[in-house]
Amino acid sequence: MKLLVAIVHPEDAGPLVDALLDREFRATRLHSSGGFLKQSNATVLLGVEDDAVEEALGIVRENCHSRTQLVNPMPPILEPGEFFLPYPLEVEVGGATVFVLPVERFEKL
Ligand code: 2BA
Repeated sequence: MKLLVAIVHPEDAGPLVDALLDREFRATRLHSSGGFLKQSNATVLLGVEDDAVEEALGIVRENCHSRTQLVNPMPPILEPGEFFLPYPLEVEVGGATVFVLPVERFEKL
């Protein structure tokens, strides 16, 4: 068995979980936020049999889309007389960041 940890855009998480449940996967959705952008994202946990990992990844691929987001850079420390014109930078986020971990033991108690 494997544990898939998928970090996705919050708008993709609902359709992703619905699509997984339609195909008889079990999923847990957690609210999370990105370390870099500090914006909300969603983390979906999936316990999956080894032979179903590729099918689960396919569903993640179909339902999670990359987006560009704007970030405001931190202003530098300025010397007197200097000035800084902030302009937003574009960052590409997602579709999904997925970790596939081996599960040593799975119990439902
Ligand atoms: P964030 O950390 O908020 O990162 C959002 C996007 O900002 C990233 O998209 C990437 O394009 C960019 N980015 C992140 N760190 C950067 C840096 N040090 N310099 C320049 N650009 C940077 P994704 O790579 O698609 O990641 C989306 C979200 O997935 C991340 O949100 C984070 O929550 C998670 N993630 C990605 N890689 C991870 C990793 N190795 N470990 C844990 N979480 C990860």
